[in-house]
Amino acid sequence: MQKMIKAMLLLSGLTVSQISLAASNDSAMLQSGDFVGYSFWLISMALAASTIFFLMEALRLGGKWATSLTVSALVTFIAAFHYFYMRDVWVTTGNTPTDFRYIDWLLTVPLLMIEFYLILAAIATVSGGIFWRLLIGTLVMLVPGYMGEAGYINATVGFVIGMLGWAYILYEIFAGEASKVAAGQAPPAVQKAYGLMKWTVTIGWAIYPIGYFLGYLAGGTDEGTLNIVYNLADVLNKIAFGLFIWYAANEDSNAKSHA
Ligand SMILES: *C/C=C(C)/C=C/C=C(C)/C=C/C1=C(C)CCCC1(C)C
Repeated sequence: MQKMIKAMLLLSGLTVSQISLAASNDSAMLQSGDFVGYSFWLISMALAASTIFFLMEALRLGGKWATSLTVSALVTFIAAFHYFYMRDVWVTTGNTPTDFRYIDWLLTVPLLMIEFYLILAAIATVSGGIFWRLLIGTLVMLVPGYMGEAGYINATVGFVIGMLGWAYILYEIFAGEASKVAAGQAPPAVQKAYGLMKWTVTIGWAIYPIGYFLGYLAGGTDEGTLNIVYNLADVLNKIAFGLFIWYAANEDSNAKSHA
């Protein structure tokens, strides 16, 4: 595990230097006053920095928390990469990079779901069913959403099926097996993190279907505003979400070392 984390750190260091090289070549494309472009820029940098932070902390805390923190780093790493591409799409064409967003979601959302399983697995014995149910919920939410948004199926049908997938995820984390393990066996810091993560999936995630609804079902919305809102949502749903896990890892490790 230690070796793997170190290799990832090296890789993300290389990526950041690559990205900054690319950035110095095309920085002319970012027009002054393009606030949507700025938000793409800020978020991609924040995601890259978070990746380094989560990896360093995975090394420092190690043990059973290393996996959760490494997964947090994977989420921000994958998203940082996509954000650099999305920023380019936006500044060069002024279009919304929908395909990139969905490819990013297809990878990062299942990883975020796995975190519920991992933080519980760090403190209790949990069944793999939690993992699979959350994974299936994710696919039911995202695949029809994409198909509706890209025009392969009716936009309303895609939306409705996607909402059912999300509802299923919420059921699992609020009332299903995962919630019972969290309430019954988790130490206070893990319970707090679980609660924050659960509400992030409720409130933070609501932003994406609202955007879909306004954009495709309610007759269109301003693309610039929509992108800024999505970009800010990702700060909460990817970076803050990782920090909640980091909080639990840190508190739990401190409690153990003082005991
Ligand atoms: C880091 C990215 C995240 C957390 C993305 C989350 C995306 C969603 C919660 C999308 C949800 C959707 C529905 C609930 C209905 C159908 C349309 C979607 C795919 C936008």
